[in-house]
Amino acid sequence: MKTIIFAGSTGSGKTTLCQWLHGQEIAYKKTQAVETFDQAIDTPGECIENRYLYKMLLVSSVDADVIGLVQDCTKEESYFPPAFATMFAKPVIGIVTKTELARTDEDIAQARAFLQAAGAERIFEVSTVENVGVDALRAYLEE
Ligand SMILES: Nc1nc2c(ncn2[C@@H]2O[C@H](COP(=O)(O)OP(=O)(O)OP(=O)(O)O)[C@@H](O)[C@H]2O)c(=O)[nH]1
Ligand SMILES: [Mg+2]
Repeated sequence: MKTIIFAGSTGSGKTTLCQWLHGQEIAYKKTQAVETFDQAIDTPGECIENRYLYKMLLVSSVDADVIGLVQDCTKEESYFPPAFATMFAKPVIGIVTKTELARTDEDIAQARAFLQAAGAERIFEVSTVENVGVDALRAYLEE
């Protein structure tokens, strides 16, 4: 199974994805530092919200096989700069989260566009809360 490092803004759903991947109870807790799970590395949203913390992401990504850029589809903005994926010499995928909260298909299309511009090579759409789309992500990680 691939180890994935999640990067994305505060509240985008990275920790929830880690908990789901590891069969843990979903419990909200603000991530304050980089946290290592068996198959995942969780990072605080601040790593992507402050450019000077990109280095923390880069260093932490050394232990991962793939980078997962996490974009909340209910947010109208994205912190991922264009071609952000080129910073990592590893595969980069995109994960659109909270899809059950999308008001229109346009919300999802916008989130996908942010991730595409960032350079994600594959994009998954998930709702961790409603258990939709997450199996495709798991299957990819198990490939
Ligand atoms: N409705 C809905 N809420 C979700 C989903 N995934 C996560 N959440 C909620 O979004 C909130 C933030 O989720 P986290 O996983 O803690 O976010 P994070 O990306 O780890 O945030 P930081 O640790 O602050 O960087 C929590 O209250 C979650 O329950 C989802 O698919 N649908
Ligand atoms: Mg977190």
